[in-house]
Amino acid sequence: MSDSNDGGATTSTIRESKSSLSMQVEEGIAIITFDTPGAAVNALSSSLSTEFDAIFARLQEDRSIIAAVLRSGKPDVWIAGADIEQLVRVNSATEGEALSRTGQHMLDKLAALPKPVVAAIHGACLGGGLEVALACHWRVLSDHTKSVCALPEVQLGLLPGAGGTQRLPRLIGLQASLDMILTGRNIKPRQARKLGLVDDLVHPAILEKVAMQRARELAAGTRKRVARRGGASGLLLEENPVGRAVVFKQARDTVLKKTKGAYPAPLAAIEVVAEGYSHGMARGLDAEARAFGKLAVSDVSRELTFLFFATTSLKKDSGTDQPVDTTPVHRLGIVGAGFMGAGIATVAVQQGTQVRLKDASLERVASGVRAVRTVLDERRRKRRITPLAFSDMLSLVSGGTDYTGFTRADLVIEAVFEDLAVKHDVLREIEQVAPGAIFASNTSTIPIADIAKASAHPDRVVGMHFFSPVHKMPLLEVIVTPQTSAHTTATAVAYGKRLGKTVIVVSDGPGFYVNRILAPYINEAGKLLDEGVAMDSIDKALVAYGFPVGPITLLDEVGLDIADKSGRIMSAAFGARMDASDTLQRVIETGRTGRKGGRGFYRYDDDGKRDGPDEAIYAMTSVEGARRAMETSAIHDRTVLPMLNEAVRCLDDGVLRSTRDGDIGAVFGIGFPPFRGGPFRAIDALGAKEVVSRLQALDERFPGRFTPAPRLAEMARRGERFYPSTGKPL
Ligand code: 3H9
Repeated sequence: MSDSNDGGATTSTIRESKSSLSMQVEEGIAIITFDTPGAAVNALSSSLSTEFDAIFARLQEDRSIIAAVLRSGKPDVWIAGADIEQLVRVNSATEGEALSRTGQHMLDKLAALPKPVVAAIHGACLGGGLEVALACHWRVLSDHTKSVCALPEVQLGLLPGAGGTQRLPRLIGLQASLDMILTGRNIKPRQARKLGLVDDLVHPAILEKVAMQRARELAAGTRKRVARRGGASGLLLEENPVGRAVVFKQARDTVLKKTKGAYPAPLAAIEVVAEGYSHGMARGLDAEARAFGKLAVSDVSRELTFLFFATTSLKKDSGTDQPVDTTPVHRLGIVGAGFMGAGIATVAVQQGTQVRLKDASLERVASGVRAVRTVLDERRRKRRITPLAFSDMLSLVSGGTDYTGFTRADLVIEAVFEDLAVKHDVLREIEQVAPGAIFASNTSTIPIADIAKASAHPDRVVGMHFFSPVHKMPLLEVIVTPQTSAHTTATAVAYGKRLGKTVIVVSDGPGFYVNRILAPYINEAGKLLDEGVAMDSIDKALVAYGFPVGPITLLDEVGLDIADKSGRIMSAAFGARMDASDTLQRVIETGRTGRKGGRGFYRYDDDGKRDGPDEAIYAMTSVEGARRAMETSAIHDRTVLPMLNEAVRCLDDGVLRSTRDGDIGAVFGIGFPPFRGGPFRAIDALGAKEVVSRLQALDERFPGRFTPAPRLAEMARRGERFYPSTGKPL
């Protein structure tokens, strides 16, 4: 390392050109800056421990240094955790364990330094980054929307591996730390202060000043570390072994209920935290490293890490091949103030877009505005937004029964009834009143090219398929026709991202992507019903596969009338493999509409609570008598394999641009189990050969419904995969 002196008697700097850490001494305080050159974020790699060692040695040896402050040189990220690129290269549990032990040793050294180190945190302080902060002797956090603390390791199928499972409970108590470790959720500045995760919360402008002041006070002994703030009742419960056992049991039960045992990381984290409570920090750290090693090479972690990289790469994807300007959307017109229209308005006003709603009657407009208000109000009550932000956002939405306020709209989204003629009328009207606007349809079934036929500017017509409820569902499917211009596509994608959505761009076609792969899955579930398989056993089997709800429940939730409408379009387009089941047809003919109408496949009480399967449905199947039992794995093959096969067909047909989009679309759009990574990842896990042989066997029994997609058959012959089997999974 090279030492340089800026000439001032009290300041000196050390830095190597490629190093991530630099140090400057000001009046006895070492200011350590973490800023990895050329990287978007600061991440912890094993090579960094050598750099930290050099800094620690200097801190100890230099008698002019009395304390240190650790800061980040990146604008909005303090430390984003361990380097995930390095983690995906881990090839064995032993290697993963060693990585964890390296991190632990580095932070043990930091914690044991005789001179106090104060973390001056601004921006994302995540995973290993928060573990660094926990090993510091004092934490000052900037009170800023970009500042967020979390241990998101479980979301990658991991657990905190650099001492976090031990230091966090010792700082903020058992219950609060289990909540953070098991959910990975983001903790905002005020809550971080309340939990005792940080010691000071300050305006960003004085962050470093306060951190230096604290460093001086700690060194002088005029400020002592304060005891943890676990809360009296929390402490009482946690201090005795019986109380702790209760907390651990509750945590285990909650995790199992939520994950059905499919995710090993949170369960392992509970064991590791418990080990530290029962046998002390050293044993806890040992358990942490061993568990980290095992998890780092687990299939679940590989899939969740894939999803992280896939989502990150989509953030940078403009949706077009060539660089193109986009129109920033300041004013949005929405035609149709129903559930979807109001949902889109809700997310739009939260991003500062001025929204004008139009519907046929003032009552409908008012009900749309009320729906916006309800969601915003809930956010206000939960303190996600301030009362001021609430009224600002609400003031952005207005509406009427004519096109007043549409003239200067940058984008108009139609969310009217699924009827081509109605959509054509709306499109023609919009092109009259808002000639400069991009026109997006939120249809879930009608091909965009059919809608664009009424347009004088088909280059400005695009599909924006939001999922319901819009404020909760993370996916947006942008649908382009051969005529849609790159500018239109890029604008729709950019605006979707601004609304906080993960956006995939797909080519036009019946069902687009998400509904197209859903159709054969739902229909096969219906065919199982035709054969007399009990409906709740079908649902249970698919929940066991990892879907949030089973297909029969999904039909009830979506609405049988809506499912019927899209089912007809799909069957007309794709024939046998999309033909709806007879039972489904019969149930629909009875006029049942699902949960919203109080009658579907399941029974509902007056409050809409589900009572159980409606036995009357079985009389509508083609089978007499008792419900047939079927192996869970057989139910999986019958329903999931056609979904996987259809995803490959979408790739073959050019509906999908990439397997990445297909996997993300399925996970974020229909809740395909994240621990399986998506349909293409699931095919890789089984092997194309195995998938094809199972499909062929089924196709012999049910001709035309399970014929393997040509690409899949070819891959099976050649022994190919969609993704490389090792390394960064994209
Ligand atoms: C861990 O910490 C384990 C430890 O407990 C134990 C260790 C022994 N590593 O998302 P963005 C890259 S596990 C490597 O677009 P944003 C990202 O890939 C880790 N790279 O920006 C992208 O690269 P590129 C726990 C990372 O502003 C670029 O940075 N930590 C990492 O929207 C920009 O990313 C996490 O799970 C990383 N850790 O969001 C945090 N983080 O430009 C994961 C980011 O080449 N990260 N990159 O495509 C995040 O949540 C977000 O990236 C963050 C920034 C909020 C930080």
